[in-house]
Amino acid sequence: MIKSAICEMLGIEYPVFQGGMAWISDGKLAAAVSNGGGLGIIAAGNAPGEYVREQVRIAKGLTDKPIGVNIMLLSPFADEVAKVVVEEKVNVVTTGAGNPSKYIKEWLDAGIKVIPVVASTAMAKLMTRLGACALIAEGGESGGHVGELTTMVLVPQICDATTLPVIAAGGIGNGRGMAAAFMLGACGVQMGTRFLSAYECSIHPSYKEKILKANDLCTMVTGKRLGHPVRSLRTPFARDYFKAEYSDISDEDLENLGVGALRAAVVDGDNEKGCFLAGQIAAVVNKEQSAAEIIKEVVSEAEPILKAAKELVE
Ligand code: TUI
Repeated sequence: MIKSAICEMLGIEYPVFQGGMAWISDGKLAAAVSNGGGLGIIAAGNAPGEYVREQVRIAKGLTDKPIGVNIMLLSPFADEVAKVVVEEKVNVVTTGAGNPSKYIKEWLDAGIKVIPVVASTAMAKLMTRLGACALIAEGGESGGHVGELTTMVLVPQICDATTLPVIAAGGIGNGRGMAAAFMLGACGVQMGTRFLSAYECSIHPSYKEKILKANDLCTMVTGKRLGHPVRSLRTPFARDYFKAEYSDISDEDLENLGVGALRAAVVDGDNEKGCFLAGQIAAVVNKEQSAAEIIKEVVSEAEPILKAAKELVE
């Protein structure tokens, strides 16, 4: 049984978060993860506040366990989503892709536990000072918007920079990854890609199939030219976009190339036009399972590895 500070703090059974994946992490998936003993997180992505409200209500109709909402701070709707989480009394807010300082006091006053994704030690120190209850250190092995540093390098440095519990994310998809995260100083993990194969994850079947078939070299990073690097499967869209980045196309035209690509992947499973966000760990995702089975499997793989670690020391 793996228990850590984050379980007691949030009232969850296992120290496993499900990443807030834009267009993917809806109320149904989040509720399944929370019912499985982890923390289910609804992704606001670029959606309006009313979408988030609806998904929170769906989740609350399916579970009485804690639920989180991830706010993507580059979203034009971030301000309204920041209010919705207060009105709907969500238990936990995680943030990504920016600095959430201006919202933190209001969330804390509403009794919300605030857990920002940090991509640097400076941000970790700032968030600690402003009252975050834990931090997520997400390395660039993750799917979606990626920071500079790898999980291996980022997690221990964030742990040294804060007194708060740290959740490791990026490149974690099985018990080995979970055990390694604890060795780096984390007291929990967040997984996104692994949950793409959950029965309760409503992505297009061809997205799921791509994840199940993915190998170790199947992802690539695009978007560096516009300052928003994103990791996705190496599909025709990703290759074309990458080529366009290094052509003489204008920034505006490049930006337009990406419009609608997440929807095309998640909703339509469109191999040509879709941007299939996925982390480097996609290769270890080999079967469909329920969210609860995923959590139990990862935790039960990690336990003997962590127990055996003491045999390494005389
Ligand atoms: O946010 C993510 N992953 C995402 S967001 C997304 S949707 C998207 N849409 C348009 C453009 C880009 C993405 C898909 N995947 N992960 C959390 C994360 N946050 N990773 C890195 C960061 C981060 C980066 C900088 C957090 C804080 C930060 O601070 C910058 C600052 O202001 O100091």
